[in-house]
Amino acid sequence: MQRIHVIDSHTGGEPTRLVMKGFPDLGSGTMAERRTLLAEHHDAWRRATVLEPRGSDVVVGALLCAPQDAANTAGVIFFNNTGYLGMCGHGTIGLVASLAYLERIAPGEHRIETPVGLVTTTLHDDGSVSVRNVPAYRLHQGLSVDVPGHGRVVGDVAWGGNWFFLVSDHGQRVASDNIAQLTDYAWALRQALQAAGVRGNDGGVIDHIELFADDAQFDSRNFVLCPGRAYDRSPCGTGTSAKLACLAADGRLAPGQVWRQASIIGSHFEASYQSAGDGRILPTLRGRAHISADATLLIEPGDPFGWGIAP
Ligand code: PYC
Repeated sequence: MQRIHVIDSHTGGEPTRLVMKGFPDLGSGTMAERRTLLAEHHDAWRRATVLEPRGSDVVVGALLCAPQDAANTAGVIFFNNTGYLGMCGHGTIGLVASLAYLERIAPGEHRIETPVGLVTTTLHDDGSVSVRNVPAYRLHQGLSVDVPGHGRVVGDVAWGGNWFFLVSDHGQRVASDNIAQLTDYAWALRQALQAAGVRGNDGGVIDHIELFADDAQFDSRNFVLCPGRAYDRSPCGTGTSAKLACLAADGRLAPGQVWRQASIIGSHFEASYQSAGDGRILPTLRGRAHISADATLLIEPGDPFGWGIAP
């Protein structure tokens, strides 16, 4: 029997499954190197942890790693139903809340190594968590793409720890009773970007689509479609970072000014940024995670679906 110790949490409704123990040893390289090892040699562990029958399309996995630099609190590798992420804002909030639940950390600052760089988190006395993300920036402004069935769609391409296509002028109703339609639209948009060869400047796939609408209570409401066609229940930390990069580039948000980003289900993050020079910003988002399970996943020998139901 294989055993994987996990702590489950959700951040604004979006689940994070933190793997504490049970995955193969990935050595002591950078988080990017360990992510490559995991993806190329041990991907079955990702599938067993987040796919059905134990997980679902929505679950984001986070493998807790020993940091390379002992001055940092931890390292982490994020993954989902389809592969691996660069950074994950809601997942980092979940990770910090889970370490606090286990009494491994106290309120204060904790640096976390990720495959795309170091992030600095603060566990606040009220249990909320701030994440100062990796630098974010807008790569393309007003890029248009022809989307079959929907015509020309114009949006921005921005990096927030993952690649995003951000669209405000989409003609869609961004509401929680319209998720099937939003999913189909965003998926068509993602495929059109791929067909048109639009990529990040590191060659990365633009695999997150973010649609915006005005909100009565917050500065904006979003719908974020993740790489495996699940939508983010949280406002998406890396997506909010990408949004701030666009707002900063447009001169619509000043450094230090607070942006309150709501998700499609009404949860929200508070976010602000500092300038990092060269058109880049350092975004900080603040949110709250709640613990939902402290469990051991079991993989029984001979279980035909023990390593996950392949999509
Ligand atoms: O919060 O950055 C985030 C995120 C990425 C994918 C799902 N959530």
